[in-house]
Amino acid sequence: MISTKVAVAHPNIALAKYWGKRAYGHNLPAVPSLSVTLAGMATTTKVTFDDDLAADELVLNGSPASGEPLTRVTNLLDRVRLRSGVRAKARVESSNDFPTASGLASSASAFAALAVAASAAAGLDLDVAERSDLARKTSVSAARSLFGGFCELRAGREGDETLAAAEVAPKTHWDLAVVVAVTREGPKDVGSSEGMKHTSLTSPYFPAWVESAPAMFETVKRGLLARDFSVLGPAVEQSALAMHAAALAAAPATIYFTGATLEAVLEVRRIRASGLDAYLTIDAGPHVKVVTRGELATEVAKRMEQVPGVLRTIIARPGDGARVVESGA
Ligand code: 2P0
Repeated sequence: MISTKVAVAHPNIALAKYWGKRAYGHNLPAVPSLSVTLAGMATTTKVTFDDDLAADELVLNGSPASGEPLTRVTNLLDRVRLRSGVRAKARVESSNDFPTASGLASSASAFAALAVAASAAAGLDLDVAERSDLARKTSVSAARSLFGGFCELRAGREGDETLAAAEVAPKTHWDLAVVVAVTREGPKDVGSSEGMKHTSLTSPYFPAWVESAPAMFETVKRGLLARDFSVLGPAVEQSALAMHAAALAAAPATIYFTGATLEAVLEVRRIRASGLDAYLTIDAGPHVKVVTRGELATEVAKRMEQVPGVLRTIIARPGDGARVVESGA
């Protein structure tokens, strides 16, 4: 048996952050999150189930990959095999059209594309929630890249067997832009999974984060639905900085900021003081992402590029969910 499918998925940025998992397993997030899926950058993944393969194979951006990335891919493929009855091993070829060190999470788009391509190649007719759940079981943020526009993922509850993201608003809901101020081209940071695990195990502020994150999430959602920057923006910033505060209080501290990060944070405040709607968010890396109105994106990018330590900017807008793009043999 040989069966091939190709899927495309885009990265997403959380406006209300996920950080930390439930203690009772199943890769369930400890807090609700809300994200925007971004156009303009994509992961394309081809999955081929082939009876002649002795083991799953992974090719990432043209190079064979093994170790942890392959283990996570096999983990998702095993779920697909279990559900579909397909027994063949698979070759997975995945590439990003954006640099991995661009500050945009590649694991979200990677596992969203893999969930879509693998389930389709195995002949499973899954709906978007089932695909989101499949992606979430391997990487929580990937559950959100199944949806275009704006979507939410609630916190896990004890006994949850499945958990999928859901659309909050389509991409046409609001002309927002995310300006990514890239502050470093490498090396790799402490990975998200590792950083959040360390935070949850050692930070005295982790319980406070888990307790306070739902209210920030609700405010972000309310601001988004009302298209009200004065509600959305401060909650976006508080969600990101509270997440980092929890990480900073871990023992030893998990620090994603550099000097350039803080210079960029100050510039966002100056931009706002000059009367423009611009609010920051920061993920598990030193880059600063500025959430602003679409029509202000070029001006905001120009100002962020002047900040010492900011190397370049990327302007991203709301995009589409993960999908099959063409079928193979
Ligand atoms: C988010 N991040 O909500 C948060 C904010 C990074 C900072 O989700 O262990 O790659 O695979 O579930 O999804 C990145 O963490 O971690 C992330 P796993 P994931 O976007």
